[in-house]
Amino acid sequence: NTLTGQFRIGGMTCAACANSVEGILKKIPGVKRAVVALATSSCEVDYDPTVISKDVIVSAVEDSGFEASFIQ
Ligand code: 9UX
Repeated sequence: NTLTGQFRIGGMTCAACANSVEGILKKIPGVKRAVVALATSSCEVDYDPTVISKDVIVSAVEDSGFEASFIQ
C-alpha cells in the first residue's frame, strides 16, 4: 500500500539543506522513499497511507524550519 506524493519545499539554499530535508523525511514512520531535488525546490515521497497522510509529511518538514506544501 503505497502512495507517491510531490511536495514543494521552500527554504533550501544549499545541498546540505536538501540532504537534511531528505533525512527528516526518511525518519518519518510510514515513509518508504524520499528524493529531494534542490534545483526544483521539490521532493517526491513514497509513503504508506495507512500509517501517515500528506499532512504529516508537510508538518514534519515545516517543524524542521523549511516550508512545505503538497503539489500532487
Ligand atoms: Mo547550507 Mo541549509 O550551508 O539550512 S545547510 S543553507
